[in-house]
Parts: sequence; C-alpha cells; structure tokens
Amino acid sequence: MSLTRRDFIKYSAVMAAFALLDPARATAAPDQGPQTWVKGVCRYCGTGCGVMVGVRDGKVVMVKGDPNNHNKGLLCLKGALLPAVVNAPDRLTRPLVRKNGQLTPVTWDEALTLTAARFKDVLEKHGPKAVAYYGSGQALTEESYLANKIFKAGLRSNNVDGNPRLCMASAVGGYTTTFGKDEPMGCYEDMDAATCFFVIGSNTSECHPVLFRRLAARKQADPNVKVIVVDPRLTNTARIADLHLPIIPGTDLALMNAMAHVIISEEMDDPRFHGKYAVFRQMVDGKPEERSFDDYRAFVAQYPPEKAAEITGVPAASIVAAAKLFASSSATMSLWCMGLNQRIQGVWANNLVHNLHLLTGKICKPGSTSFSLTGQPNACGGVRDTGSLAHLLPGGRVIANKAHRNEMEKIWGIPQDSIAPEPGLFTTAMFGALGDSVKAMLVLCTNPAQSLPNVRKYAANLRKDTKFLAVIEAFGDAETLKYADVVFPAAFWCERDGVYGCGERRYALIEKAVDPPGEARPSVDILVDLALRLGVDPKLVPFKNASDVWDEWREVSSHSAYNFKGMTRERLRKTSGLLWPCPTEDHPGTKIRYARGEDPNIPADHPDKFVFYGNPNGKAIMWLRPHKPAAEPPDAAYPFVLTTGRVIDQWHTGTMTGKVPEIHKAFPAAFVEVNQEDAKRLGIANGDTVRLETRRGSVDLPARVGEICRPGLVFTPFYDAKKLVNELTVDAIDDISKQPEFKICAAKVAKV
Ligand SMILES: Nc1nc2c(c(=O)[nH]1)N[C@H]1C(S)=C(S)[C@@H](COP(=O)(O)OP(=O)(O)OC[C@H]3O[C@@H](n4cnc5c(=O)[nH]c(N)nc54)[C@H](O)[C@@H]3O)O[C@H]1N2
Ligand SMILES: Nc1nc2c(c(=O)[nH]1)N[C@H]1C(S)=C(S)[C@@H](COP(=O)(O)OP(=O)(O)OC[C@H]3O[C@@H](n4cnc5c(=O)[nH]c(N)nc54)[C@H](O)[C@@H]3O)O[C@H]1N2
Ligand code: SF4
Ligand SMILES: [Mo]
Repeated sequence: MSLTRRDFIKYSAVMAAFALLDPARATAAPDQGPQTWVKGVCRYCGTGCGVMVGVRDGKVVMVKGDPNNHNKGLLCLKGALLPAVVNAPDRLTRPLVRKNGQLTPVTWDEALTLTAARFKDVLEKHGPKAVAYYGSGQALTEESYLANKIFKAGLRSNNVDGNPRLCMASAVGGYTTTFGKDEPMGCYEDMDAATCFFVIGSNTSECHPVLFRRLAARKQADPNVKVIVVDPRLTNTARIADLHLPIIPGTDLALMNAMAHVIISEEMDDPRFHGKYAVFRQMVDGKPEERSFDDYRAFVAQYPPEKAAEITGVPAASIVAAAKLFASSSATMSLWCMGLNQRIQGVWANNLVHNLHLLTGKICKPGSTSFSLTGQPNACGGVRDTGSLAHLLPGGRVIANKAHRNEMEKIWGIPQDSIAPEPGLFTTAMFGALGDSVKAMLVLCTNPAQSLPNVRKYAANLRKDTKFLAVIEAFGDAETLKYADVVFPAAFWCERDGVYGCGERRYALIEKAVDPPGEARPSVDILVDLALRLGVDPKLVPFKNASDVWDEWREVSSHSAYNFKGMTRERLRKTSGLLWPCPTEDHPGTKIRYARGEDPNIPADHPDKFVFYGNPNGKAIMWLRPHKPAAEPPDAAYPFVLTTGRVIDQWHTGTMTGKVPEIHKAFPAAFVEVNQEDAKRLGIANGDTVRLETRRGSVDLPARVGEICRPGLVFTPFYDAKKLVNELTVDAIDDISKQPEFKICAAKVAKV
C-alpha cells in the first residue's frame, strides 16, 4: 500500500504547513528581543508543548519551543503567537459587580464580600447541594485541586464539575471500566516506536499539531509505517493515511467489533496475552456478567465485514485491511479524541479501542498502546487526577465508594463520613438545575455560555434572577460574562506559577514570567480568600501560594497509584516535566504503566509481566459492547448529520486566539463545510450563505463546498461567538460518562 504520486503531493503540502513551526522563526530586532527567558508550557492543547517565554521590560514579547521538552523546540502557531493574547487590550483588570444591569468596577473587598454573602445565604437556606463549582481543564492543577477540596471537604458539596465532562469524561469512563484506573498507560515516545497508527475520531493535524508532526515524521522516515484514519471527513490528518475509512458518523462500534471479528477469524489475535491478562464481561439488565473468550468471539461474529460495511458505509475490504494492518504490525498505537468521546456511546467506543489492543497483545510495550489524546492542557493533571468531577475524588477514587471517601476524609483531616455520599451534579444536570435547586455557582476558566450543547436551554437558566453567578475570567468578551453577577479578574498563564499535566501523564511547571495587569490576581489567591470568607475551616486552606497547594497535593498523591510525590517544585523547575508514577525524588518517572520493570507500583519480583492493578484481579476487562444508533440520527425532515469541532488556529470559544491578528485573518468567522455532491443537488456554490437548521435553532453561515465532508454530513467549528453553533447541537448524553453527543445531530441545509 504505497503512496501514489497524487497522494504524495497532498502529503507534502500537509508537511509543508509545518515549516511555520521552526523555532528559528522566533527572532526579533535586537532592541525588541527578550532580555530573559522563563520556562513554561503552552496554555492551549493537551499536547502540552514546553515553551520558553521571552520577557522584555516586564512584558511577554516572544514565545518559542522548549528544546528540552517532548516537543523538542517545536510549536504550532497558536503557541508561538501567545504574546498577543497575554497583552490583549481587553484583559480584565478590576473586579466587576452587576449594578442596575451593568457590570461595574468595584474593589476586591466589595466583590469578595458580596460573593461570600450570597453563597453563605444559599448554604444556610438551601444546604450544600444548592452551591456549585464549574471548572476547567485549562485551570492550573493547584487551582482545580483547591476548588475541589473547598467544595467537597469545606462546603460538603459534591457539585464540582467542569468542561472535561464535555471532553474527556468518556475517555475516563473507558480507561476505568477496562483497566480500573484512568489515564493512558503509554507516552508520546511510543509514537517513535509504533509501526501502525490507528487514528479514530481525531483530527490530529489540526488539534494536536506538534504530535501530528511527530507522527508524520515517523511515517516519512520509515515507509513501513502505516496510518489508518477513521473519520467521516477527509481531514488533513486523513490525507496522509494509507487507509482512510470515511465512516458514517456514530458507527465506530460496528467497525471495531468487525475488526475484532476479522482478527480472530484470521487467527491474528494473541491468546497468550488475552488468555492471561484479560477477562470478558457483558452488561445484562444493568449488571455486569462474566463471559468467556468464546462468548466474545461469538459476539463479534455478529459483525462480519459485509454487515459492518452496511452499517458504517465503509467497504468490507477496507475493514478487513484495517484489521490486518492493526494486528500484523510490530507495534500499533491508537489515537482518538472527540470523534469517539463526544457520543452517547462514548465510553463503549473507548472500551472497543482497548479491546483491539488487548486482543492482539499490543499494549504496554514500546509503540503498542491505547492512547487517548487529551483535549485541554490540564484536563489530565488538573481535573482527572485531582478528581475534580462530580463523581470523583483525588487519585482515582470515586465518591460512590465509602472506603474511598473515608480515605480522603482521613487524608484531609475531616470527620469520618463527612463527604456527602452521593455524587454531585454533572455538567448538563448542573446547568439544568441552575436558578432552581442550584442557586449559587462559581465558574473558573471556562466559557459555558458558548460551549454547552443545546445552549439556548441552559442560557435561559443563566438568565434567571434566582441564581447567583460568580466568574473568574481573564478576558472581557467571554460570552458567559453576559450572565455574571460578579467577575473576578484572573492572572493569566505565565502571570502566576503552577503545574500543568498534559496527555502523557507529564507534569510540568509554568514559571511566573510577568506580573498580571491591573488588579488581576492568581486564582489560587482568589479561591483561598473566598473560602475563608465563606467560613471554610482555615486548616483546610493553609496555603499562601500555589507552591503550598502543590506540596499538599503531592503528599496526597502518595496515598494512591497516581503517586508523584517525587516531583518537588524544585525538581520541576530543573526539568521540562516528569511522567507519573514518580514516587521518590530520585525516580526518573514512568513511561509505561502496568508493565513490570517499568511501573513502580508493580514489585520487581511479581510473577506476571503485566498487572492491571486498577482491577482487583489484576486483569483488564474486555467488554462486549454492541453498536447502537446516535441519539438524533438524520431523518426525512432533517436529512443531514451536523458535526462540530475545531480548526487549526482557533481555540474553542475564540476569546484568546480571536485576538491574534494573524489568526483572525486566517479564520475570521464560522463557516459550514458541505460535500460537493450535496451542494450541487441543493444549488449551493462556494461562499453562498446557507441556513443550517436543527430542531433547536438555526444559524446562517457561508458554505465551503468540497470533498472534506462525506455526502450527507456538514461540519462547522464553534469558535465564533457571533454564531452560537451550540444553539443547534443536542444535549443527549452517554449513560456512563454523562458526556454530550456534540458530534452528531440531525440538520437541514438550504441556500438562503
Ligand atoms: N486548534 C485547536 N486545537 C485544539 C482545540 C481547539 O479548540 N483548537 N481544542 C482542544 C480540545 S479541548 C479538544 S477536546 C481536542 C479535540 O480534538 P479532535 O477531537 O481531534 O477535534 P474535533 O474537531 O472536535 O473532532 C475530531 C474529528 O472527529 C470527527 N468525527 C465526527 N464524528 C465522528 C464519528 O462518529 N466517528 C469518527 N471516527 N470520527 C468522527 C470529525 O470529523 C473531526 O475531524 O482538540 C484540542 N486541540
Ligand atoms: N459544538 C461543540 N461544542 C463544544 C465542543 C465541540 O466539539 N463542539 N467541544 C467541547 C469541549 S471538548 C470543550 S473542552 C469545551 C471547551 O469550552 P470552554 O472551556 O467553554 O472554552 P474556552 O474558550 O476554552 O473557555 C476558556 C475560558 O477561560 C478564559 N480564560 C483563559 N485563560 C484563563 C485563565 O488563566 N484564568 C481564567 N480564570 N480564565 C481564563 C477564556 O477567556 C475563556 O473564556 O467546549 C465543548 N463544546
Ligand atoms: S500543539 Fe498544542 S501545546 Fe503545542 S504549541 Fe500547539 S497548541 Fe500549544
Ligand atoms: Mo475538549
């Protein structure tokens, strides 16, 4: 399967785009260049590139890649253009309180006193379930850990959730149901050893550009390296694939079960591995039942390639080819992201990727790994590891488990059985209850008024005067500020120090490079100040700064398999990050979890090579998971599938990247991609205004006609605040992860 000439030209064009990443580009006139360089991490995607922040006269003037971090000095444009964001003219510099409908500058004391009084009033009248915290995978680890502790241990409210619920919840659900513990077992270095990449539901080239470059470079260096991309769109990622499967959205489970069937019937599975290290299970009437390998084989035999081809729209021969490439390579690495997670079958889809690795024994070995790409820079370190979601506690513990609650009560020094026993409200339930049973909410580092699904429904609650909303934000144009009663101006990125934990379990320190503008303060200070005014026991928040919080969290981590006690601030200052587990100060960090000789949680004399110690019997679980249709498939009235997502240079709701002139010029406004055949049928030409309508709303957008979307599919990004694309999306959620199905809803498309 070699590249044709046409393919090669396309491929080269994609590679050429990366010339922009060369660190040599980071030059400036001598009298404008940096006087000092400070080490940090890019504040955008979960790749977590190391950066050097160039400072001149107290201002950030340049950002270049850290040559000692995993990105080896490379950055994409978003990272390199961060100076324009830090120095943006609309940074918030004073606390604001809504007076007569207007956000009005006030003193810190006034804003904090008012917020504390309103929260206290709600707590006294309605109890802990009436207050909530909505956080972010972009907040610092210290901020998330602290907010989680203040709410769950201090205020006794488990209503702690955040945007990772919209993003990584299905990946968390997948890892925990299969392996018993969250987070990938591998690391980015696996990319250099893999000879087959199975990329499914990830537009890596636009969303994790520096990792994509690593993948593309690997492929370019070794013609034996094969890339399979499963995506209903012909993305730039798919353009370098040896095998692109333009799947009908929402049918990946049928595809992966069919691949498993082919692997077994071709005897390409690894019985020595799955026979020893996996057990099989199926849910029946809401209860897990044990199954055998033969049951599993019979189950996947219900998905022969021909039948799967009908469900998925992918030719049977391509399904067979994908299965054979996956199973016959010397090392296979799967990469996936929102194309699998943002689905009502998100957890199940994650389970099926893990199944393929367990079935073939291609796991926990260099280059062989089931690697979920993380969206945000600190969803892993900040939110997943600290347990800052409504159903979690730190270090992989869950609220529903009494022993876990009691452990955390002991560690936090609070009375036994004082953590509320029921999980709190997950994101859509939390915003659904706002103004009703939830009366006071604190939002940190996220912009829900633009990013929630079916957002009109939740905006109605945000508007209620029976709610109190305090927002900690850095920029003045975030959509959510329209609904805020109080706004606290936050120190941004390198204006305070703190730790980010990126997609490969790597914790790295962002050092403070410059002062925040005006009266903006680090969020750790804001949270401690607010907690004390709320009457939280001062012993629970004895922190003068982020470094104190880190030290406590490090200590807390040592009571779990997530142990990174050895990552002192001092050590993080010297290195460009370390991978946990890292239990002691002389431990080098861990590249492969669950493998004896690599993972410090496994004794060196353990009889088994692999121990999936997250599960009591040390074995991974291969789940029998059937394909089911999307929550809102297309029908006669709404015949298209609308999918939403990202473009390379814009970040989410555009409050940051939208301020960079170069980026704004390249991506000024939202658009809708339409397949050329559909466009011809509907009389739509490139650039025509098209009305995109779903059962929840409509938006007019310029059409981009071409071959990217498969017929019957339209795509639009959600960065443009002037076109609230989330007024169209559905808020149907995955039963297990409670993650919304942003990726699929039924739509009508017509020329205006
Ligand atoms: N430039 C940029 N990079 C980012 C971000 C950003 O805002 N901008 N955000 C970061 C965050 S938080 C996240 S979560 C990640 C998201 O990263 P990705 O998940 O890679 O990006 P998306 O554009 O959301 O969707 C990925 C792909 O899923 C495909 N897809 C849709 N439905 C299906 C399906 O049913 N099956 C399959 N197999 N594929 C499907 C879409 O066609 C799309 O190409 O990006 C991170 N990186
Ligand atoms: N239609 C559709 N909707 C989606 C998705 C999709 O694929 N399709 N994806 C979902 C996913 S995966 C995600 S992760 C979410 C992301 O959704 P959001 O988290 O809502 O989007 P962001 O634009 O990243 O919001 C970050 C906010 O924090 C502010 N901010 C930046 N830095 C700081 C700081 O240092 N401190 C403070 N306090 N504030 C700061 C920014 O100005 C911005 O308002 O969107 C979800 N929504
Ligand atoms: S790839 Fe991600 S982390 Fe790296 S520079 Fe780009 S946005 Fe930043
Ligand atoms: Mo995300």
